[in-house]
Amino acid sequence: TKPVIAVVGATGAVGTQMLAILTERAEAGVGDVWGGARLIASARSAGRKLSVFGREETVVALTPEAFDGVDVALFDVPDEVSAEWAPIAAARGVVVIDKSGAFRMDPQVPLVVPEVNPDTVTDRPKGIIANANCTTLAMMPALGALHREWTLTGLYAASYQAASGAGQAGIDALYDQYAAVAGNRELGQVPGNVREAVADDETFGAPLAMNVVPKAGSWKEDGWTSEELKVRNESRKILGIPDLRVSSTCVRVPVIVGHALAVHATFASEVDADAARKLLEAAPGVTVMDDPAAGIYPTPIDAAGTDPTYVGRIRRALDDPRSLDMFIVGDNLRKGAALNSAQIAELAVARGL
Ligand code: 11C
Repeated sequence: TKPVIAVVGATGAVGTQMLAILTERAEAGVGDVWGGARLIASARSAGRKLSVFGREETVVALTPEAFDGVDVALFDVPDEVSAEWAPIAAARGVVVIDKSGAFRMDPQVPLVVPEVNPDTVTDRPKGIIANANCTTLAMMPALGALHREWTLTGLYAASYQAASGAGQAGIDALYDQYAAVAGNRELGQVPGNVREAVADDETFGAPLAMNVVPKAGSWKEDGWTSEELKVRNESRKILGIPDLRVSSTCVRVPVIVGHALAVHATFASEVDADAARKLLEAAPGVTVMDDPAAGIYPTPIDAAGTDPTYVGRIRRALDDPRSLDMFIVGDNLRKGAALNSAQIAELAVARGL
């Protein structure tokens, strides 16, 4: 019999994408490995009906018994919910694939990107596999391929992160902010006016409509944000380079879906832009969009709703033959979250769970 998959947090922004992706992949034959789905959410959402695998399923409340008969559970819930409930599910024999930050840096929990480190999926003494942060994930398929060829020694990036990184609340807030400024051609030129019109400093740390905000995540020591520390720690773990030099500045931009990164990557040997393009064209999960003269480069509105990581503007650094500059874009809710979880689950099944 085929294994049963549970989605914990089925009603959230990522959970909703998860149901769509599981269904799409089953219909397309790439992920047709599941015998059924169990939808789990908070008691508040229990009783709601959602569609998965072409059937209506009723959402059940998160309890230990909700995992009875489940083989694999995809968790898309806040860190503290995962920290409490992932071990409960794992203790009942469920393979847990957790999207939160609760277990990513635990040495006994693999942090899996199937295109980069698939073999780590079976090395999971706690029965838990972690899924990375969406900003880190956007870069990994491309950087993994370049690292295999030239050995990555430094990763320097600025991110351009969509509002949906902050979940459904982020999506709703940005649409509200757009509505508050729409049609007013004066606002952008007068200090304070956008703040007054938007009247929402809380969701993103400053108004996001007509703006960019150099803050994603929460403030940590020495002026870094949680998001910037995740980019560093998670990239090192996924690529298997514990001493990789990493610096990033993570910025929120007024985009609904699609995280982008301007990346400066440094390698142990000299690089070549044409060779990089060829490597990336052959890399699984990567699509090269790189013909700037013809107007071809990746943007979030083209990436949204699709699976690949897009790479463009690929060029060798003018002052360092060992460095490449490039622009990378991915759908933060798909490869950045739900798709990667689905791929990890399929990989676990392929490796015999
Ligand atoms: C954002 N990347 O764009 C964050 C959201 O560690 O999974 C996801 C946070 C995480 O706000």
